[in-house]
Amino acid sequence: MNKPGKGVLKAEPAPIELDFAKTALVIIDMQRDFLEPGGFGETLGNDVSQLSRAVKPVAAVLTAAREAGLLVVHTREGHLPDLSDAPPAKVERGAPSLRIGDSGPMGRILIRGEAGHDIIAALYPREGEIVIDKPGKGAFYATGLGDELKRHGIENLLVCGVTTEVCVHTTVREANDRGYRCIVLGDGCASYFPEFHETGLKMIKAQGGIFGWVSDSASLLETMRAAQE
Ligand code: C5J
Repeated sequence: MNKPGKGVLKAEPAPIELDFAKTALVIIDMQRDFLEPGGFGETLGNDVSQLSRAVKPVAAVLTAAREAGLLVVHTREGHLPDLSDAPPAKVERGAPSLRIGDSGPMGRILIRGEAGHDIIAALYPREGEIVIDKPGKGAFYATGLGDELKRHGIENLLVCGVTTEVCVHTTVREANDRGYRCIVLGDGCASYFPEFHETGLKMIKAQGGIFGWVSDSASLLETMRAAQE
């Protein structure tokens, strides 16, 4: 696929015109720690199989973005091995079976460099793609994401990943306040709680698009194809 120019993407609450030269794909936290058994998500008592539905749509969009030369950003939630960037309020919360930093079947839970912290094989970053390591739920907090996006002249973010109501939502809220147009690809997001996923998407597009727009992977692929013809 050649680099697409501009196109109008079917979205809610209204279609949006996108200049693909100023648009980045942002894939949130598609890590083994959230999607696979034995990781952070499961230690919190979640059914991690709920997240697998997002993998295929994200893979399709990632392939198209790579072919079209769009800026691709992957994020990973996790902490330094000494936990110096992990607030006690986060580490001590709740009653998980293993806490952040404890040893599990995929290495230490939610720690950078461990197997569980890595991105799943199906969506593994390629050489040259931006990988943002973030200690928080939002991808802008305590990271270089804002500088990277500015450096590349990005104005629009196509956002997908997990989980819809936590790290996707927090990142979209942060991005919206920084002036980015955020288009969330609904089928490329997932939650351990399907009802939170649905409500999370509704919250983004409510009130005339209070945080952004909601679209889907098929509509994006169609718009990208049309925009390069
Ligand atoms: C969570 C995330 N759910 N990536 N992280 O703790 O949404």
